[in-house]
Amino acid sequence: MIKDLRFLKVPNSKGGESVAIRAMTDKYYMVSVPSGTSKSGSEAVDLQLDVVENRFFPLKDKIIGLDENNFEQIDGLLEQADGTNNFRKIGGNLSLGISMAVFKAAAKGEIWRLINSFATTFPFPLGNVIGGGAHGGNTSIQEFLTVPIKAKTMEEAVSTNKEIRETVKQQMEARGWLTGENAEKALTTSLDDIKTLDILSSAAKNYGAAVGVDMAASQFYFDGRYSYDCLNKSLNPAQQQEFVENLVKTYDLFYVEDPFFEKDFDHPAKLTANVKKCVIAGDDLYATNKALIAKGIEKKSTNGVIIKPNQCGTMTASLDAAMLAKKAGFYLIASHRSIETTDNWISDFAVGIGAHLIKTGIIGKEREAKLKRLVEIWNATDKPRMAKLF
Ligand code: 2PG
Ligand code: MG
Repeated sequence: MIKDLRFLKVPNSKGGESVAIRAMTDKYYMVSVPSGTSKSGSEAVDLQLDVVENRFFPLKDKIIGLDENNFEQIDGLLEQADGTNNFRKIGGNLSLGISMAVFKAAAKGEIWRLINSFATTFPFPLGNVIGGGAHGGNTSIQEFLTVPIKAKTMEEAVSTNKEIRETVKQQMEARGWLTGENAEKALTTSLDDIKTLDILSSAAKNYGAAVGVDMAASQFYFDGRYSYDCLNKSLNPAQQQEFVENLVKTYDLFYVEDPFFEKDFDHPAKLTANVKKCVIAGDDLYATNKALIAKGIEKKSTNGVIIKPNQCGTMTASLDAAMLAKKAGFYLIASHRSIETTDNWISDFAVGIGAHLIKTGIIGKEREAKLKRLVEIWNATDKPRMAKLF
């Protein structure tokens, strides 16, 4: 039984504060909630902390005394209390905080086991080595990622991404191309999008790793065109499709996220049909929303989906979204947000749903906490193995 529920605030990676919720059953279970910088228009709405605090108290009275094992019923109660389709009344950050704290209490701290106690496959970590776009940096593309596809263990996968980042950092520093770090501690550079891909792909090759990108293309789509400022390029959707297809071929890209504006389900479908051995993932496109994922399945818009529980506001909705996509044969990618805390539930979530990939960044205490948890779960699992990709 839930004996107490507390609202707290914890520091986040942006120097601000994020929502934390502590549920008490046999003991205390605390979680905290991240938020995004480059958000989809279809996400659950985050509210300011003082507003969230006010919305919390009436909910607390309704939830204390309930059985944490009925977490689906409690998620239903949150949806009902909110009454909108995007948690704009009670806040998606408050809703997910309560939902996740209750789930963690039901799981007695081992979230992945409650989702699937037989889970044995582990997601490859997508390492955000160089960044730009809304996260800060010169390029239009938001994230230049590596996937250590040859790694045989979680520990090896984590250290490969770290080594690649260090190598690229040294190379760029030596040539005067390094300008700093952004919100996710990805490196920033004076290079343009193409030269950035050149340097990353040659470094990744030396480690047997593949390369991917999160284009977050909604962020540089204006009046029907994709503008790449440092490449002096402005592309219409058909030209964007051709451009991305060429990138996939030239750099043997393994992963492309959000290559088009988030309302466009048709150009991604053409791209998905034309590429081979490449995960085309929808993040802003789907916003962890079941109806949007169903539309993407029907239109064959992508072959992968990003699942971010804070985009939909409850654990039940996150699991439903993941299972719908899994049934359709989509690759599942669990993901952190750019504004993170040191909580690590996303790692449990990723293992529990059988995600193929996970985005958690490479360095910084908020990112490393999640990678450490993946290794911890690996070590607690009987016959663990890395996910099967292509
Ligand atoms: C993304 C995320 C995480 P944000 O676009 O995939 O890297 O960024 O949290 O800013 O939406
Ligand atoms: Mg994204």
